[in-house]
Amino acid sequence: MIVKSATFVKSAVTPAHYPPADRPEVAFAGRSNVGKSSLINRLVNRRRLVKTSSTPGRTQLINFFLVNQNLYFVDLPGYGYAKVPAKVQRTWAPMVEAYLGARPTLQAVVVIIDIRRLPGREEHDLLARLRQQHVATLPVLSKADKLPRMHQLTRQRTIAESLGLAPADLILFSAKSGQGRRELWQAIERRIGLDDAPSSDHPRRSGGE
Ligand SMILES: Nc1nc2c(ncn2[C@@H]2O[C@H](COP(=O)(O)OP(=O)(O)OP(=O)(O)O)[C@@H](O)[C@H]2O)c(=O)[nH]1
Ligand SMILES: [Mg+2]
Repeated sequence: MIVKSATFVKSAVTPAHYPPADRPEVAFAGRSNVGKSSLINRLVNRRRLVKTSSTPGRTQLINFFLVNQNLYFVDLPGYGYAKVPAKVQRTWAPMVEAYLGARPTLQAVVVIIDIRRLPGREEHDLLARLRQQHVATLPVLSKADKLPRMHQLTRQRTIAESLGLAPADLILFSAKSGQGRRELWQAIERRIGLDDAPSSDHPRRSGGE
């Protein structure tokens, strides 16, 4: 995918605030601090389109981005970070549940798991929830640059086993080095059946939580 434009559209809490469901949409979900926002920035090759932070719990709203005028990327708030105030944590599940139920145009959810962690209950629950709803999932192992290549492959096998998937189903990704970017784009394009988008030169805008 050649990314010609990527712009922040809006932040939302409830479906009433979402942009119209008029384009294919891909959402990004995962534990707090797993690298969701950094992954989106790397995919669109904009360093600061989405705000990232070393403090977990940075993204607390549902943020919509428009890519090449023909595809929405949706950065979902992260789950499972204990230090996020309880009130915020309690809103996560309903917010994401409502989102998943409200987007007929949702084509795939990129489920991001830190390569150094074993998937926990949240990951299993999320994957089961998406499967039940017949939403395609694209599992990605983030922060691959933290491990040497041999160790990456071992982790890929171990995590795949814990999820009941084949190792090749898990894309090794690094927002830092760009590893896996092309592979993830190809997987997204296969899901949404998009070819390279027509050119458009809209100005970039930073945004989101
Ligand atoms: N080494 C390395 N660090 C990464 C990578 N991706 C993200 N990080 C770092 O991990 C931290 C969290 O990244 P974010 O992209 O903000 O994570 P997030 O999942 O959006 O976090 P929340 O919005 O808080 O849920 C930041 O300090 C990033 O620089 C990666 O591929 N490699
Ligand atoms: Mg984020």
